[in-house]
Amino acid sequence: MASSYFSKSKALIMQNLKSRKFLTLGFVNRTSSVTTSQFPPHLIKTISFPPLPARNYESSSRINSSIAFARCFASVSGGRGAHTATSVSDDVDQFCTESPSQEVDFPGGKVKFTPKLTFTSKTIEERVPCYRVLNENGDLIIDSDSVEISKELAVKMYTDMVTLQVMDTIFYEAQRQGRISFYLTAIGEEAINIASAAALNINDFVFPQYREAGVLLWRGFTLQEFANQLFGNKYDYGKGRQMPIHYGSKKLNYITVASTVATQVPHAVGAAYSMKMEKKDSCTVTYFGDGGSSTGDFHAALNFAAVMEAPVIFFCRNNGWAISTPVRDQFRSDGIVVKGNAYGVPSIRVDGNDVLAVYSAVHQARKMAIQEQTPVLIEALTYRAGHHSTSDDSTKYRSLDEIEWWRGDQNPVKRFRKFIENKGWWSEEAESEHRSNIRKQLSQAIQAAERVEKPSIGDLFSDVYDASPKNLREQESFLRKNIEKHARDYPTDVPL
Ligand SMILES: Cc1ncc(C[n+]2csc(CCOP(=O)(O)OP(=O)(O)O)c2C)c(N)n1
Ligand SMILES: [Mg+2]
Repeated sequence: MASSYFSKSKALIMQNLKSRKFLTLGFVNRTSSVTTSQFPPHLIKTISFPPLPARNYESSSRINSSIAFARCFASVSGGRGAHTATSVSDDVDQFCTESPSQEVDFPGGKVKFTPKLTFTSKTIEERVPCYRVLNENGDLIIDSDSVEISKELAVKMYTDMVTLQVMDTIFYEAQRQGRISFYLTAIGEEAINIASAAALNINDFVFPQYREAGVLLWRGFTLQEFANQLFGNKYDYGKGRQMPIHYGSKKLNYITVASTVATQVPHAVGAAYSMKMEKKDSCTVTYFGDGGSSTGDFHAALNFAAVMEAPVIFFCRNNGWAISTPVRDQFRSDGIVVKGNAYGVPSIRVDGNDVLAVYSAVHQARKMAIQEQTPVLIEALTYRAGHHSTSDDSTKYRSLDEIEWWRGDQNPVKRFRKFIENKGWWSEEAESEHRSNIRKQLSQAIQAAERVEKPSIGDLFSDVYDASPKNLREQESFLRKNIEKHARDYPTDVPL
């Protein structure tokens, strides 16, 4: 009798734990129910994306203690919920006589009572599924929900992905040759960059991290403008005051990249809130990595956006690594998507290496953000297929096999090429023509950027204060004297 009681209760508790898969399909609603009309995922096989939380289900000893307490509270269930009653109804509960009310309207909403002393599980049984439209062969997954795209859009997205790839390869080499001081690629994340940008409107303000140069490329930043920034010449909009890859463009509504991880996330919320107040037909989008989601700024931003109902898209590129720190050393939740849900933000997990999934998710998220005046969170699963930056050697902390696997069939550019080739929209000739054309343009852009003189010394001290304060004027004069005195120690291409 005791053992059958125990197994019955254990089964019920496990069932209870399982039923806590509160996220299943589509964008997760802010009330924890599921919006079934949106994006059912179509996973055809299991891919081990980097973030795999430890599967520590409740130990049997914890279950035992839950049961012991549950017995004491058994009769107070008042017959609510069949399983509570059946699991403990045979027991003697002489101390438990009063029935609690079914629920109370606490500040923040009604809450139901339970006589079960059960903590929420620290792990989940099933991870939130990942929305995907194209399989590895570039074939559309049957019945997938996706926004239809034209041939022109598909080809433009593909060619920009290739341009980004070629640009990354050549600028990376330029750094290795000592021509620029630093570089960082988006290799492996081309679909995230280009397809998300394609689904936005130019009036949507972008608050980037640093691995989204493709968004700027899509918006029309030229290869020459990229080169000018990387070489820090006088045409660089930041006047050489930022490290390479810290691009920004006022004209293209692309806020300048900040090195401090995730500081852009609350900024995007503030800007979105201002758009809301001005009743603009636009939203903001902020990109950040899994590492960015491990900062306090991310959490503050999410909560603020949820409460203020700001039209902002939080786009998390979960690429498995924050430099050498893998996601398992950053968090034990099921990635980032569940954090959106915890803050009451509709959220979705997408295959970041699938152009059509990224495009459709951002397209839908933008619509929701503007029409419903709500923040939306997208977690794109991907892999940082390059080193973190030119200052990093990732083979010191991860295997070559792992990198190669992600550069293979999972590669977003290869996958989308198969799709457009199967459609008859692309060919080998078009591919080599595009690649050689971009290489040529890049080589010209680099040579031109290298020849242009640097911004003047005076630019180091301008643009922060309306009227330059005394200490800054003193520093400038000290620097100028020093350059005069030790001219040989200073570059000759910096005008005084
Ligand atoms: C506030 C802050 N902390 C630490 C750093 C050092 N840092 C630079 S990049 C980076 C990793 C960020 O990883 P992630 O957000 O996942 O982006 P990814 O590089 O993977 O695209 C860290 C820790 C920083 N720049 N700013
Ligand atoms: Mg990362």
